[in-house]
Amino acid sequence: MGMRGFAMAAGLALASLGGVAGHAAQPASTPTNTPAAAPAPQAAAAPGGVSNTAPTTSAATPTANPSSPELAMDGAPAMTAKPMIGQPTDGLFGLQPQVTKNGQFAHWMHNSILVPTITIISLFVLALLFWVSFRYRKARNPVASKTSHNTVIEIIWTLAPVVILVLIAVPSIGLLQAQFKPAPSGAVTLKAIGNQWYWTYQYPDNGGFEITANMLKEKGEVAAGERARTDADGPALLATDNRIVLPVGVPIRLITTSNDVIHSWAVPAFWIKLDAIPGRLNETSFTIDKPGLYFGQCSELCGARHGYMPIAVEAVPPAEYAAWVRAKGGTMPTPGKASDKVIPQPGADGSAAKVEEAAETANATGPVENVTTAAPATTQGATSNPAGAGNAGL
Ligand SMILES: [Cu+2]
Repeated sequence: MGMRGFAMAAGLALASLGGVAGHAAQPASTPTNTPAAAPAPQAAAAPGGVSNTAPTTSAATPTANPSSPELAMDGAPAMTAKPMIGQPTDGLFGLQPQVTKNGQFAHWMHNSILVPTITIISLFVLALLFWVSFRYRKARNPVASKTSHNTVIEIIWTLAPVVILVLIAVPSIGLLQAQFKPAPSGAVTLKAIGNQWYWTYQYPDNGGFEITANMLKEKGEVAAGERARTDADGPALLATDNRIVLPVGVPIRLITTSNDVIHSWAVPAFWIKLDAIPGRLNETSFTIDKPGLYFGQCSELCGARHGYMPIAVEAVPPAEYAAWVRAKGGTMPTPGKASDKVIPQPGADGSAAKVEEAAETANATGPVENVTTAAPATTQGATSNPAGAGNAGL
């Protein structure tokens, strides 16, 4: 890939980052915060009998003695939303406070490089326009000048934009590369699966338990007996019935895929926006710096209820994460042993599709009578996506 390819990639990266910035400024409800201890949202009843809503799997094993006072009776941290953290805020614009290294770098690049550059160029061009309109107006120049070339100024107005673009490209390409860095060994794997219109989550390194997260509806919208959103759950349209929990300071390997159409798992405070594509695994990694409650949304137009499949993540210290995993019936990987399990790519040996294919081949061969030679074992491989050629990152 030549320089032109790099420049295009950088441009695309900037465009997608712009999308994240826009996301932060979307209208949302007033950031309400009730400091009073509220029951953990997970503890309440799951909604039932509602179309487009997945049955929740909140059947957590209750623990008699939560190991931390911050944990509610079901072992889930009783965390409430804080103003301006992990959610959009009325009347503000700009990016949400970032809690990952890439996010902090991107935030710095946006505020210290991109915005000043754009501002200076815009003001400079505006000043030139005013100057030309005033200085070279008809009243002052009854006889128009016939000047048509000036080599020096032509070189300047060609080279200056090139230099500016190259200077912006340097940090931009570094950020693009960092955003797709594979997780180191010992990372905690979170698999986010998009569905029309809710998210399911799996923790393959922690016993593979599954969490289903549906949006919480407002008080006036719920059926009798159904759980409605409270301020402790988070802002309207962003609060979920089941939150997912991730450890702070530990690398997270995020894997996204989908059961139906293309979704996108996006949490602005993490600087993460990763498409969830059916039949494909996308992967990236990040490390959360600060404990807190962070909200996001599906960010790929995925159908009628695209705007109603929010993401709510509680970031907690590793010990609390371990307690939560145990409360959900999961297990922690053996200490010192890398938990970077290789998850088979679609089409690879051991993947669900391959196992199914093998079973079908066996059935097709079937029991054969009166045949002395064994039926040829057909090893019909997926030719379009050979094992090992799957792309985990891009
Ligand atoms: Cu979606």
